[in-house]
Amino acid sequence: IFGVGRAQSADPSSTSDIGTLVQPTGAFDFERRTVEIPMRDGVRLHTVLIIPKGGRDAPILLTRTPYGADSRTSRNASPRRAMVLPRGDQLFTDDGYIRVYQDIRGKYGSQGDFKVTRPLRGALNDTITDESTDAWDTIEWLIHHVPESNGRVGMMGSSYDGFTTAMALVAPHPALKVAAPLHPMIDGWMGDDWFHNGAFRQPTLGYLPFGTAAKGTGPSTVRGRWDEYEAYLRAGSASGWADHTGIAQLPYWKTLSSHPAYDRFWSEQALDKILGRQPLSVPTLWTAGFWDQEDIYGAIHAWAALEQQDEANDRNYLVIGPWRHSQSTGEGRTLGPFNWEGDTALQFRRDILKPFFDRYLKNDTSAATISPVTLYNSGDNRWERFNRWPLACQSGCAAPLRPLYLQPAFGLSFDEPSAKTGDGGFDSYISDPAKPVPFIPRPSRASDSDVWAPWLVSDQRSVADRPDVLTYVTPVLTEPLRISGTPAVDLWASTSGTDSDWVVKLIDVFPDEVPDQPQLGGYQLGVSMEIFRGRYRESFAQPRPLTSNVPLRYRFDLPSANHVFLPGHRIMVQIQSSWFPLYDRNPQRYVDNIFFAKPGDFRRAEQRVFRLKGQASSILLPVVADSPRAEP
Ligand code: PG9
Repeated sequence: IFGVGRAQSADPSSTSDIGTLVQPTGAFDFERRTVEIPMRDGVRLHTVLIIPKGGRDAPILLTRTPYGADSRTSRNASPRRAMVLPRGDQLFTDDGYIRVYQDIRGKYGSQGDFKVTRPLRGALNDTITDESTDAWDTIEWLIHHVPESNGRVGMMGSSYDGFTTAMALVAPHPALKVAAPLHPMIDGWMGDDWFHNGAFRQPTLGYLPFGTAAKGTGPSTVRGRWDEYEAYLRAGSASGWADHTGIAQLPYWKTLSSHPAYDRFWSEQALDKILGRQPLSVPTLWTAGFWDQEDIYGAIHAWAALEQQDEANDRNYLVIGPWRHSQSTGEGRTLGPFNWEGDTALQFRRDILKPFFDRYLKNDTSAATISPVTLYNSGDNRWERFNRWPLACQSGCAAPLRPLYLQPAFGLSFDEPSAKTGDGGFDSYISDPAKPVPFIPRPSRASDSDVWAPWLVSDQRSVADRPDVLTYVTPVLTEPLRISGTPAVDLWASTSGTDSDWVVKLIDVFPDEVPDQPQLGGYQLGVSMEIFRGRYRESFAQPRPLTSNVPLRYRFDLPSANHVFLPGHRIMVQIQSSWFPLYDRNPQRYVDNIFFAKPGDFRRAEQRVFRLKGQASSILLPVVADSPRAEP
């Protein structure tokens, strides 16, 4: 009310230099239409439509976002839609698609309350709406109010927008014909943003000021120290950090810190489990990155949960590229020091994503056949296509997993170790919470996106020689060793404490000299790395103290991989008990809620990792005998 009155004042005595500007749109190749779409409870959601001029019979591509529909449609001030929209949209909008971005409930221009990854209506949400009904109501409105459209809608989005895309698949609107959840958040406790196997990911807290301290864009976290390793260490625990930064005032902190275990709050909103229980009617392309530093878990597990329903193998699709988080939407030529074969993200959008959407939104079946599974091979540097995947697994695959055993003298081989090793059959280290193992070299600057985005490919040599990291390695390979599936950890270990974290890393060690790229000489590339919080050994829902000084068996999956360890390379496994400050420190003395561990709870512990018959620690590798040829 205020601004409009002043700018348009008819008062001839007004001397204000503030006037009204209606931009000339004659040269524009699109019309921007802004609408407030009513939901079933009367709440209106702010929605921006970018409609190609002269368009008709056009498909609609919808993204529902907490990150600002206005800014997502204003990349540049330009009369060309390819300039105003994100780069990842260009192939669609060049081809006449109507592009729609909507602010989800409670964010930016939309009415209503915002809830972080709002669960479905039911035990965790007693309202009459959720992201599934909001998607339904939006699609219903769009197909009846946009005369330029052909009445067919596709949804796509990355990360949080991937979550809203996946939510739309629950009881979907019949006009939703195709979906692509890219790098989606699916299970925040098991392996996406908030925890991995129960270990808490502290930098994710930075989302709370930014995303929940304002309806629009909130502030950045004020840290007060350049080296975040030092900053988090001084804070003590995640709650110490939340207090220090003020984050503890925000509502979702209370939610998070009162659900440290995989209780019903987490398990009942795990979208892979929810989607796996209902029919998959919408053809869906799940997209992931092998080095996704935020949501490495979601897409693959949602795809796997839906596979059993896709008997005809024509509804449920998977693409995994050599990407960091959300890289499929941008440029995919490199990650850290690694160069791929061309722009892999553009190849994905041009050869897979766009033809996939055309098939269902434009009935264009002329496009190239899209394989059910398309994976980048990060050793051979090429795309590969599969009808079924994984190629090797625990049971039900063409090949079983093959254990690669820890050996005496820090060796690694496929030979089962003997019962007597003459050296006690274990290796040990002291894990000291006062000196946790850094996940990236100090000064630790995860708040810098240039550091954070590629960190999963950073050189693991930076910690390989620490006394609290066990490093096992094979001899130099003379043959390629190809893996395609989900490696698993079978770890026998003891701790002198009553709780412990175990971090296991499968690493490709490059030859001593790499003529093409000398800086890769001896590089230790993490192919698949994961953490497991020991208290959840028997149950994710019911944590229990560990029995001190007794070898216990820990079994957990590492992230999926499609990789060839080339001749001249070596395979390495590193084991450690902290990964800081990415993960909060385990006190190593059992406390009820690690979020609130006190300084006196943190204890040094002697850790032993066993490697003898009967207690043979190994990494189970999805080894594939021969490499299928790349298809064009
Ligand atoms: N993965 C992001 C996220 C992190 C934490 C909370 C919510 C979202 C994202 O990029 O959307």
